[in-house]
Amino acid sequence: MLTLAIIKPDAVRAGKAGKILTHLESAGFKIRAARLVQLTTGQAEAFYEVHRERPFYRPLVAFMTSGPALALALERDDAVARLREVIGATDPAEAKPGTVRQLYAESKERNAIHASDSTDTAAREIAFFFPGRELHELA
Ligand code: 3AN
Repeated sequence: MLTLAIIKPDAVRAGKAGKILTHLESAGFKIRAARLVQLTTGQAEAFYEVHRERPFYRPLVAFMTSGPALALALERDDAVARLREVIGATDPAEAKPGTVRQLYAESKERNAIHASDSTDTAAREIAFFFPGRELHELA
């Protein structure tokens, strides 16, 4: 099963992308597609459409367009639920020890990584970043 992760601009800017990738691979995820993206405002708005009415929507869109981010399609068994466990709670202050956000996130908004929250969302988000033929199957 596949899920979608984004190593967010705060983590890429701080040079933490490699450590986070190592963390994800050590947790059993295989990289099936990867793309360094500079999101436009329109793309970030579309990606976070579900949060449009929330007070953090505009700052979140501004943050997500503030620099390159690394989009990843990741595979492992039970990938969606497992990745949510591995990244930890939205607020790094509440994330369990050893989770990606506890280790690498700066704040609730600048929280280092995104992960799809359901299999339906994962399918939509993977298609958003990887339309077409970029997903690599196991040999
Ligand atoms: P998660 O990424 O843990 O699924 P969501 O989907 O509730 O969290 O929120 C999407 C993103 O919006 C979060 N990753 C975070 O960057 C930002 N966010 C969520 N809640 C807040 C908040 N209360 N204040 C600032 N940013 C927030």
